[in-house]
Amino acid sequence: MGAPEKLPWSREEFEQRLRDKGKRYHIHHPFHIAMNSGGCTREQVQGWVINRFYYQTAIPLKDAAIMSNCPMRDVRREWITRIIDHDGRAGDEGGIEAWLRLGEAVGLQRVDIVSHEHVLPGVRFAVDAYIDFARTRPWQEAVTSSLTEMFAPEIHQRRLDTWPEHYPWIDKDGYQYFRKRLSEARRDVQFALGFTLDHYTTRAQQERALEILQFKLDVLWSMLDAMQVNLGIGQKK
Ligand code: AHQ
Repeated sequence: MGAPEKLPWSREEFEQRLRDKGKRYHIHHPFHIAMNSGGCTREQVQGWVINRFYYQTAIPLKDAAIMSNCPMRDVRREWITRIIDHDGRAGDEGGIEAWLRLGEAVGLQRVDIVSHEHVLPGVRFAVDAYIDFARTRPWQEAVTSSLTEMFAPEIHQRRLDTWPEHYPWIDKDGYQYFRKRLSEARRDVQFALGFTLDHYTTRAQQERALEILQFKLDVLWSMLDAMQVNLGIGQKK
């Protein structure tokens, strides 16, 4: 007689357990804590922008991988907006262009950002792991992996609230990306959370959803570990 099948969590409890993972979100990483309290030098901010650009350019590839694996037209209709949010379209330059504006605003040359030649190995490995996850795992799992965005509006708002005071040398135009994500992330989560709560019905599936979210939290966390080691943090020169 095996152990009794564990009952699934209620929808509310399942959502709460997903949200409780927020305590492991990268807003709590020492690099972000230093950055959002003025502890970074100009070079460290520039290094973060250059390394994060590799993540930004990966998002449309990750989302296109999900699209290519997903046979459900109504899901693709939702998901395609994420690609356009980043790649842009006529009249709306999109998030990748906005991130390049952030790069110029912190004093970088576009050519140094787009080349990806300064991307740290640990950042590249983490981002590539995320793309590979989306390409090789069931599309439903890749949908769930985007749910770190439940916690993203807070970190974008935190930058908007703290950077102008701590880093007055940053051109304000650069902040457009963070502003844009406040609404886009909320819209993304609306779909991805509803889908996740509906899709994982047994307790084992629900626990798998938590594992998937933890994987993505680890992707974001390890990117900052690489930056912390290589860019240093906190010690203003
Ligand atoms: O700017 C970010 C973004 O466009 C996305 C897409 C989403 C996904 O599909 O995984 N995740 C994400 C995130 C963005 N910004 C990060 C930040 O700290 O600025 C947060 C990150 C996320 O929480 O997953």
